[in-house]
This record gives sequence, structure tokens and C-alpha cells, in this order.
Amino acid sequence: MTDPLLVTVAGIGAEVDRAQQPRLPLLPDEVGEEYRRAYEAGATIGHIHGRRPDGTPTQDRETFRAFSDAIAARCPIIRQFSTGGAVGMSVEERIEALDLRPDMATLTLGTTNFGDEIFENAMPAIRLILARIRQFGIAPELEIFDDGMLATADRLFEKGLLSAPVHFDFVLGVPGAAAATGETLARYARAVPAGCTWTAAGIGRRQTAIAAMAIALGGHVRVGFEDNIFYRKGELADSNARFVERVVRIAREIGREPATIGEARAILNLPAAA
Ligand code: KMH
Ligand code: ZN
Repeated sequence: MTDPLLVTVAGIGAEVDRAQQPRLPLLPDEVGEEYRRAYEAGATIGHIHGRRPDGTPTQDRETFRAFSDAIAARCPIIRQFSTGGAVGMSVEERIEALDLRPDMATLTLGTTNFGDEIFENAMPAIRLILARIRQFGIAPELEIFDDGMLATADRLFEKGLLSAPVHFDFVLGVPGAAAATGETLARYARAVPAGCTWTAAGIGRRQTAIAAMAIALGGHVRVGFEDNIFYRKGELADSNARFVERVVRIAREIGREPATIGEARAILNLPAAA
């Protein structure tokens, strides 16, 4: 039985800068090319943040339109907009671009320490973002950084605000949130409601180990500069595609093939591409 693997490329982020990672894409054509290469390497979901040409993070609608169009002009990767933005942004600012109706948008289910900062997602903000996601017919991806967010997912399911099928993303290893360990990942994977699917993203040097475990456990994976800038210790990655190539190699050794776009859309219960 085939068990196609979804690979998400999170190639932009909001916190990494060019001084840390010179290959970080910032302009629409750079983003388009980077996501095309990731798609050709086996990625089927493109997680998108906005950046101004000087590298500062933005959730501006026109920036998202330009990034999204530059990607769509080059490849059919599923476009997923961030509603997390960068720490400190207002909720309204974070959801400004959702009226462009991307295939998917993220929804973080709680507040967490985020390094030295706080990534704020109080319940009213969560409800507002979810309502906006629903208003535009977008598929949410639930971002889970720690146990509290998993408990919030349970509560939203109990209240009927969320229901299967929905896709989860376990972001493990953020300083201040849940650790990127196999134990955490196995526990979170078991907690996913029946009929739902999940991805795991390991932060920093845990990216590849978490990806390998997620592949073995039957989940899906996220890689990219947003989560990790080094290919291996002391060596900067020269592209996001290199991360995708590596997880695809690992998956094939374990007997899983990267999903086609058609398979990915079916797994995520998205309408078939036009
Ligand atoms: N930049 C982080 C503070 C998301 O994209 O939905 C939040 C984030 C989550 O990246
Ligand atoms: Zn993000």
C-alpha cells in the first residue's frame, strides 16, 4: 500500500534574516523560484510569510498576492498563508490577506513563549482567525506548539468549532514550547482525532530527526529556512530544496513516496486543482 508523504516547504518565515541565511528569498521572483525548486524536489505545500524587499516581515495583502502569484505561475504547489506573521503583529494585520482565498491558512491554538518573545494567541484571537478562515472557504492547518494547544484543539472539537477532517502541524523545539523529542511526537500523533492528518516540523538541528520520525510514524513533514537554516552542523543550507530532497530520500528508504499534487489535495480534503 502506498502511503504518500506530504512535504511542506516553509521557506521564508518571519524571524530569519539575510545576515543569518543569505539564500533567504525576499522578492516575489526569488520566492517563486525557491518554491518551484522545492516543488520539483517533492514538496506539495508551500507555507508562505510576507517580507518587504528589505527583509522586514509583513502580512500585507499585496505582498502575499505577489508571492502567491509568483509561486502559482511556476508550479501547482498548495499555497498555505501564515496567519501567525511575526511576534508582535496585531491579529487584524495577520489575517489581512485571507480574502485572497489561499488553499490553506495556519491557525495557532494558543500563546507560547517564543525564544525571548511571546507569540500571542488568546482565545478571542483564535476564534476571530478561525471565523475569517471559514468565511473565505480556506482549509485551516492547526499549529500545535505545546500540550496546552492540543488541549485547546480538543475543546474546539468538543464545542463543534472544529471537526474532522482537519490537518495538524506539530511545531516542536521552539525555545519556550514543547521539546523536539520522539516521545512528544508519538504522544501528539496518538492524540490526533480520528479522520485527521498531521505534519511535524522540528526546529533547528532537530529538523531532520523529527522529519524521519514523522515519516516512520505515518505522518507528514515540514522543512525549510523558517525552521532551520543549517544543512548540517556548521554548514548553511544553500536552498530550501536541499531540505526537501533529503526528507524525500529518507522517505523512500522507509517505503514512502512524496505525494503528487492530486494525492496531496485528496489527503487534505481540498478540491481538485482547477
Ligand atoms: N513566526 C511565528 C511567530 C504561522 O506561520 O502560523 C509564528 C508562525 C506561525 O510562523
Ligand atoms: Zn510560519
